[in-house]
Amino acid sequence: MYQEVDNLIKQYDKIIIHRHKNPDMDAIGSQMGLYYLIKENFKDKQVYVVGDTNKYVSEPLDSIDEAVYEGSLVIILDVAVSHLVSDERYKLAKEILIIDHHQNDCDITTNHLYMDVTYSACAEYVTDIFRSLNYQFNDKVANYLYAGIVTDTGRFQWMKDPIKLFNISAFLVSQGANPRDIYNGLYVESLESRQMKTYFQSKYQYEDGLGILKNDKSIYDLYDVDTFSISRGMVNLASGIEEIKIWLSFTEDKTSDNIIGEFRSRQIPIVEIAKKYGGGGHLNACGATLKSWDEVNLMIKDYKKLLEENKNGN
Ligand SMILES: [Mn+2]
Repeated sequence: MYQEVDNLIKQYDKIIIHRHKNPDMDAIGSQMGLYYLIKENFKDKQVYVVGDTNKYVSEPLDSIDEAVYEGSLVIILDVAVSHLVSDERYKLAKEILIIDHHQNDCDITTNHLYMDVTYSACAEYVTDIFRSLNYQFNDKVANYLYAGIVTDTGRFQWMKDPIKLFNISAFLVSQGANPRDIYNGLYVESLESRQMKTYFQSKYQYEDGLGILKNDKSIYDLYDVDTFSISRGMVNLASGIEEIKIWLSFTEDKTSDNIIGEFRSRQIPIVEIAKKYGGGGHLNACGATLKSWDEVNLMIKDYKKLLEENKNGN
């Protein structure tokens, strides 16, 4: 079924692995996992990993010249939309292979597109392809791919096909993935970080089924962090509380007069109100940029009304 993938990899001496911008652990786990997988099976191939970096990137990536792309195979992982690919030089490759599990339409020209939304993580898809091709795995490969699965499924909460996913995850453990070490690496945080969360946790206000967190600019005197670390990083401190159906965080931007809003709910669709204020996102997870605290208070009123209309919701 995946013989074409094997043929492509065998055919090229130079392989460059890309993934999406601002990578999450699924993008990095797939990219680095596949890098070590190809190296394990073909010692003499030149394999490169490229892209932007953030906290998930724990090993140095390659900076390569355009010339390297000449006659190369590029593999793009966890994305199939051109403007989201990190490092647009992928276009210089001789051939492109894409492996992705998102629902978007692919706008990259290629004869080798593997897109399957029944996979919960790209790392799961990569594992399945190369397991079926009988590639040799090792500890490092298995740990990277397992980390991609753990994070994209929110620790096995959001699974498209649980039987397939557990089967593939079990295979990775049999190949040397160590779940405890991976969990420690992903979820153990510094005391300072935990104490900061405790502060914001206690700052959340709860009224009529709503959780509300408001931060003005004075917050940056207390904590030396960027706006998103608070707005996006702290919003879910109010998740998982039975009585709280919708939770909202509003944080004054560090470098402008805007207020960044992040909104979440367990079940009630909340994105329409975000759109009304110029924002958007997913049904139960969205955001908007607001102009003033008056506007924030109007928005809170709208969400209270929505809750009133959904009295029996969760
Ligand atoms: Mn993914």
